Amino acid sequence: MVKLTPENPEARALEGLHLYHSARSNCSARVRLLLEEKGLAWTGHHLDLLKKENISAAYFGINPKGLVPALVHDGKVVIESNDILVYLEKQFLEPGFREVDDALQPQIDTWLRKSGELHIPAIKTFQYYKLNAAVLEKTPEEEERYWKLQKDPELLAFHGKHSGGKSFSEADAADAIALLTAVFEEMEQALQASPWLVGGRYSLADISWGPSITTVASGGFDFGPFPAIRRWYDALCRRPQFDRAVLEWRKQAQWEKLKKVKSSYADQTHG
Ligand SMILES: N[C@@H](CCC(=O)N[C@@H](CS)C(=O)NCC(=O)O)C(=O)O
Repeated sequence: MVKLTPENPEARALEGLHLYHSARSNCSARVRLLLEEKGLAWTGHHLDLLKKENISAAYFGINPKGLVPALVHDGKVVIESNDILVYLEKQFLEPGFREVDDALQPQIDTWLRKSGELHIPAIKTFQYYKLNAAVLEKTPEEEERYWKLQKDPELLAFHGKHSGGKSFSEADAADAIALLTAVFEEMEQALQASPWLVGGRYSLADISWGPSITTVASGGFDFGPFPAIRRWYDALCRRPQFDRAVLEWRKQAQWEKLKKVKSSYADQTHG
C-alpha cells in the first residue's frame, strides 16, 4: 500500500478524510462501508461515471488510473480500494475489523488479495458485458480524452474492448463467470462452516466482498447454487451500515432504468 502526494494541488491542500467515490461502484462501496463501520467523519467527492467525471486531468492528478475510489487523507492519497481498507484499519484502530486469531490473519489477506485480483477479469468484465458497456459508452470526445490520460496497459486493454460501440464477447463473459463461480465455491465452503468469511467474526474480508455481491447480483449472476452466500449476504444487508454505505447509494443510480440500456442488456439484469 502506497501513500502518495497527489499531483492535483487542490487534493494536496485537503485536511481530514476525503473520499472520491461513485454511487454504484462496488470498490467505492467497500470503502464507504468501512468508514461507516468505524463511524469516521469523511467528506465525499462524488464522481458521476455516467457523465465520465472521472475522465479529467484534475482527477487523474488524484488517481493516476482515473478510477474510483481514491482516499485523500491530510493531503496524501491512497488508491486501490482493498489497500484503502488496510490503510484505514491501521490508522483508526477502533473498532477493529482484523480481530481474528493470528493464525487466521492470512485468510483475511487472501480474501482481500482475491477481491483486488478478480476485479477486472471477473467482476468488471461480467458487469460490463451485462450492463455497463451499454450505459458507459463514451462519445468520440470522451474516448479521445481517455486515451490521452490513461497510461495503465490493463485498463487500456479493458476499455479498448468496448470502445466505438463494441462490447465484450461471449468468451469474455464465460471466462468471467468461470472465475466468479470458482471464487463463490470457495466462499460457499467458508460460509457453510461459519457465519462470516474468516474466524466466525465480521471482518475486512466481509466488508471487501459484500459490495461485489451487490454488483454481480444486479448483473443477474445466479446465486441459486450458493445458499450459504445468500444467507450471509442477507445478514450483511440487515446491517444499517451496509444499507447506508452500499444499498442507499445504488438507489440513486439505477442504471438499469436508463433508456439507453439496450433491451438485450435490460433483459439480462434484474437489479
Ligand atoms: N482495483 C481498483 C478498481 C477500481 C475500479 O475499477 N473502479 C471502477 C468503479 S468500481 C471505476 O472507476 N470505473 C471507471 C473506469 O474504469 O474508468 C480498486 O479496487 O480500487
